[in-house]
Amino acid sequence: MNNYFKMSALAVVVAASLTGCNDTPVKQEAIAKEQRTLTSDDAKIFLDKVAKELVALNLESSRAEWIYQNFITEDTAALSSTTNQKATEASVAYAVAAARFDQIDVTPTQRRQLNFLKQSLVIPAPQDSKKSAELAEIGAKLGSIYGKGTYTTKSGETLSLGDMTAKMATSRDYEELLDLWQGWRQISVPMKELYTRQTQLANEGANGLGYKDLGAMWRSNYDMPADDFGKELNRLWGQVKPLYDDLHCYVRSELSQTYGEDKVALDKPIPAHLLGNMWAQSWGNIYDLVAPKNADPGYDITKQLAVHQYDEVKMVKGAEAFFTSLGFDALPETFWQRSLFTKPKDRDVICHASAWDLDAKNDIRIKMCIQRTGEEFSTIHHELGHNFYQRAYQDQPVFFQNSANDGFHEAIGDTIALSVTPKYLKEIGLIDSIPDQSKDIGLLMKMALEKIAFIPFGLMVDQWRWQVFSGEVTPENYNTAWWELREKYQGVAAPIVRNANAFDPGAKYHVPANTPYSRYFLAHIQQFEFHRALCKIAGNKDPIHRCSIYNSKEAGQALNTMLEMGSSQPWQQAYKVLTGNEQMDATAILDYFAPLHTWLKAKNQGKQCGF
Ligand code: X8Z
Ligand code: ZN
Repeated sequence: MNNYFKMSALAVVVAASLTGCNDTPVKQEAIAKEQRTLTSDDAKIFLDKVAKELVALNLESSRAEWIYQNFITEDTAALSSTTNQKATEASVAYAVAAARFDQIDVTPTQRRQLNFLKQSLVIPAPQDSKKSAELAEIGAKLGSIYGKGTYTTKSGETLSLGDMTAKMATSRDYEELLDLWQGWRQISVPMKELYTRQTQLANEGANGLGYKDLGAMWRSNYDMPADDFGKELNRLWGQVKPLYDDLHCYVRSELSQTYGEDKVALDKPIPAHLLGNMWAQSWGNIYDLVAPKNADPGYDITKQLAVHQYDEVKMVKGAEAFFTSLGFDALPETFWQRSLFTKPKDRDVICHASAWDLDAKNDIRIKMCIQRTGEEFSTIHHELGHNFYQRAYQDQPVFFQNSANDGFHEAIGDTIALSVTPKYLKEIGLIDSIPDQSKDIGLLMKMALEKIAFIPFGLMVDQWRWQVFSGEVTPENYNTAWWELREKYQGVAAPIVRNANAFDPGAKYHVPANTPYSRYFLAHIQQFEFHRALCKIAGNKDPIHRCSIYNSKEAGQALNTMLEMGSSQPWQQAYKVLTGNEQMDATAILDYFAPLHTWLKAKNQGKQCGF
């Protein structure tokens, strides 16, 4: 979070003098002449100046955003939107100014820094202050609608998303689940018009920076031709799909036994409200319904947290202790003073978990409405992964204070959470005994429900957005296209006919928040490669799903070497430092789950699979 370049008012003025918009022919001539005479030294002056201004602007806009997200009111939304507008305008001006060095001979490092300035805006505004103000207001409105969303159930209870999430994790009542599922999707109906306009404006902004649409701009951030990025995702998905298909087939048939074939047909997509999660994006919460017989590992982290009286702070301390066991410094005192760990009772906040780095030094925080569950314990590791990464690259120039690609940022905490194995849990006293090998299919099943189930969801969100941004999908078809992709990739379907005004994508945080989503798909592939590499360095002899790198200073050192590079090199170089490979590959995740895959194939024999 919050790694994107935001710039100061001063910067707007400086950059505006360098921009070429609305120029007369005479002025264009002058610019062309100037371009011919620009040198690498000019690039240095420009980049030094921008770097200084960026630090100040990042701090200012992060503070405004932090206050807004921790205290949503009309006023904080207005302040956040003004600051965002200023930052976006400055970023656009910098991007245009950076493009003036396109034909100039600069050093490779300068070229990389200039490219980041040109590409890294997630939501570029048109170069028209009325429109940039409108875009910023829309952003704040969408965020507020999501953050304030509640639903009053058929039985008269008013619930937040957190309440609904908790109920959906444990309820096995078809009708109750349906009520919650459709209820949350009522909050996003008013988003559709705003989203439509936001798409128009952001596309106009992307066009102004030379991209054919916003999707093309997003795809340009991966140190490969933008057109190849989509193909790369498809290649990786092709590797994982056979395993997903077998998991889907097995889960569907077990759900069909629980809910009846009339509710879960064996030849159709799975109704999306039955998978233990509001978006059917990870399925770990229905483990009890699909658990392999005689292979139960015999513990449930949620229960163990309660038995051992873990409150929210103790959960975060527990996750921090893993990182310090690897040799990372403890979190600063201000982290504990300034983070938000529990949902306040008296005000609206954005509860979706996030990690922040306010000053690019030590002011790191998380913001999360923690629930005392095993799932949230993993999410805490995820968030701290962001914070430890941010601290590791703080000595890089501001342009490189980011992950190698955005998947890396999402993968680090998850990589650590893969080491939360029975052996580790016993070592920290959360469980009393380590289940023996005969329980491995149970352990792997639980992990597959979380990780393998997620992968097609991680892919389809941006497939949808790319189609929306390119105009291939128009507003009348937003929702239909969403469900087509949900069926195609995940094999899940809306459990009831959707109204013409429904805007179901808006019920997923990252759509109104405008956070690209391919990063999570990448992270799910990468984290298994990182885990495998770190386990090797730690001298692990156990099967990979039982490996924990806890306490391994060697593994910590290797991880840190990659993290401290930030985005200073193409991501392939950072990847190579840890894994030895320059290409992402799904074999690590496939190897990890190989015993489960064999088991699933046997279970699925004679079953009708596919959707
Ligand atoms: O949004 C997140 C993190 C914050 S970066 C909690 N995740 C995605 C989601 O919740 O949809 C982590 C996994 C996928
Ligand atoms: Zn994250």
